[in-house]
Amino acid sequence: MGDRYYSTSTAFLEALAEAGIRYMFTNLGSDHPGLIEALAQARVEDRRSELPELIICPHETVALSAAHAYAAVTREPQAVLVHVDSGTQNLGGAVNTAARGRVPVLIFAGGAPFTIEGELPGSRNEFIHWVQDVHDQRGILRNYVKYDNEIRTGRNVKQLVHRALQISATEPAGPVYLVGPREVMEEELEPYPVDASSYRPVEPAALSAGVTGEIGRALARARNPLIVTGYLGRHPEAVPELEALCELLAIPVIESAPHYLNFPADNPMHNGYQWTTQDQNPVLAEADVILALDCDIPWIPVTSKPARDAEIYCVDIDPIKSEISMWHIPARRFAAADSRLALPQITAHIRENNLVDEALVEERRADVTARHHAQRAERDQREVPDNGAITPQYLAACVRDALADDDPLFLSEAITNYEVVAEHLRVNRPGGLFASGGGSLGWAGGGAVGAKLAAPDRTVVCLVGDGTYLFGVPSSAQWVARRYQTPALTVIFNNRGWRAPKFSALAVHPKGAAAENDDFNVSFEPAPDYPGIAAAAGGAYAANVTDPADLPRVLREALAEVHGGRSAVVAAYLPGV
Ligand SMILES: Cc1ncc(C[n+]2csc(CCOP(=O)(O)OP(=O)(O)O)c2C)c(N)n1
Ligand SMILES: [Mg+2]
Repeated sequence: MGDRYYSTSTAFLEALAEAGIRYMFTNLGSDHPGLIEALAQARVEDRRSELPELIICPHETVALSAAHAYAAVTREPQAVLVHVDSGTQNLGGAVNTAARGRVPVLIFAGGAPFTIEGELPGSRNEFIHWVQDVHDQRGILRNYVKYDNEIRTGRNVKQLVHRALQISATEPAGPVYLVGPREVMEEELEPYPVDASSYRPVEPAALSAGVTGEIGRALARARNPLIVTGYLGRHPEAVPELEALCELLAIPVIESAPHYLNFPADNPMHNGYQWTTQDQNPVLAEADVILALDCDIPWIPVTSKPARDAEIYCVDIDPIKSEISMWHIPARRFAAADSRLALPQITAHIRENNLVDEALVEERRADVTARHHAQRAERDQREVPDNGAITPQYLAACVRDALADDDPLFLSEAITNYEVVAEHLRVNRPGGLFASGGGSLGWAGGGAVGAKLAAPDRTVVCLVGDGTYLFGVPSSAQWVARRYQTPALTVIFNNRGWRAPKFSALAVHPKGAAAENDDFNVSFEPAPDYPGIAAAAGGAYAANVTDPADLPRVLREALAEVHGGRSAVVAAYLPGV
C-alpha cells in the first residue's frame, strides 16, 4: 500500500463521483471515520472537487427528501449517507415516499464494527459500537428498497456501488441500500479503475407492434376515449407526446393522484384532477375506452369508477405493481413500456393507418373543450376570500399570480388542498410541479433544498399543510437551506390542524359520535408560529397572514427575499379544521 490513505471509503466516494453524483445528503456518525478521512485527504491532495460535495443535514428525513426531489427534477440517481441502524431508522417514512415516488437514490449506512479486540483497523473503540450492533440492519429498509447488500471488501466496492446505482435508476426506479461495516470501510487498497459507463440503466422499453395496434384501434374507434395518468410527466419529454395523441383524437385527460405535471393545465383536453373524492367522476363514468398510463391509482372503485363495460388498457413502466400488495384494474391488456416510446408509437399507428374519423373527433373536441372551459370558469369563481377569510382557492390563486412572470418550480404537499393547488396554480410547463408520490408526510421541507440544488436558476415554491410543514422537520430543513444557499418560498395552508384524518373519519362514520360532537382530535390550537421556526433556524423571512387583502403584498415581499437569496415562509390563516 502507498503512503497516502486510500481505503474502501475512498474508492466508495470515487465510485459515486464516477457515476456523476454531485452531492451526498449526509448525516454523520461513528461509522464514518473512513469517509471523513478520505474527504480530508482529498482536500490535502487538492482533489476534493473530484469527489461529491457533502450536504450536511441535521435530520435524515431532510437528507432523503432532498435527494428525492433532486432525483425527481433531474432523473439522476442521488446519494444519501446515514449513521448505522439509528440513522437508517430516522429516514423514517421518507423511504416509503422515495419507493412509492420511484426515485433513484442510493442510501449508504455504516455498520457496527464486528471485531472487539482491535483485530482490524476500525475495530470497536467506543461504547456505542456495542449498542448499534443489531440482528439485521438491512432488514430495516427491505420493505422499500429494490436492492440491498453489504460491502464486504474494498476490492470490489466500486462495482457494488455501480451495480446498486444501475438497479436504482433502471425503471421502475427506486431506492437501494448498501451497508459497510467500519473495518471494511477502513480497509486500505491500491486505487483501481472501473468503467462506470458499462453500468448504464436498462434502456426504456417500447410496446410490441400487436399491442400498439390494438390500443391505437381501440382509441380511434371509441366514442368517449379517456387517458388517466399520474406520473408520466417524470419524463418531461413524454408530456408533448401525450398532447400530440390527445389532440389528434380529441381525448380528454384526467390526472389522478398526480405527482408530476403530466399534462399542461391550459390544454383544452385537460379535463380535471382527482385525488380522494366522495363523488363519481362523470368523465370517468362516460368513457368507453380508457388508457391508464403510468398511473398507480387511476380511480377509487368505492367512490368513482369506470362503466362496467368500459374497455381498459394499462400501459405503465410498472403495470403489475407487485410492490403494492393488493392492486388491480380490470384491463384487457397490461403492457410494460416507457410512455416516451409508447405514445409516439400509438400516435404513428393511428396516423399511418388513417384511423381518425374526422367528424367524430371534431364533435368530441368541441365537447371536451367545452367541459375544460366550464371547469375553469367554475374554479375562477371560487378564487375569492370568504367573508373576510383567506380560502385555499384564493391563496393558491395569489401564489400563481405572484409568480406570473417567474419560472417557478412548485412542490406540492398540500394534502386536503392537493386538488385546489393543482387546479388554481394552472401549471403548464413539464417539470413545473412535483409531489412526493408517497404516503409519508414531510417531504417538501427537504425537497425544496434538493429541488433548488437541481435547478438553481428556478424559483422553488413549496405549498404545504401546516401539519406537513412540521413533519418536514423545518428546524433542520431551514438550517440546511441557509447553510447551502438554497432559498425557497414556503406557503403554509394553515388550517391549524390535520383536516385529512377528520375527513377520513367522516367518510367512514358520517353520523358517528365524532361527527355529532365535532370531536376529532385534529386541532393544533393554540397554533405554533410556523414561520417563526424558519426564522429562528434559518434566518428566513417570516410572515403570518390573516387578512386576505395583505396576501398579494406579503407574497411579493417574500419572493423578493427569495430572489435576494433568503428563504421565506408565509403561513396563511385559513378557516380552522
Ligand atoms: C409521517 C406521517 N404521519 C401521519 C400521517 C397521517 N396523515 C395523513 S394526512 C395528515 C394530516 C396532514 O395535516 P396538514 O398537513 O395540516 O394537512 P390538512 O389535512 O390539514 O390539509 C396526517 C397526520 C402521514 N401520512 N404521514
Ligand atoms: Mg392542516
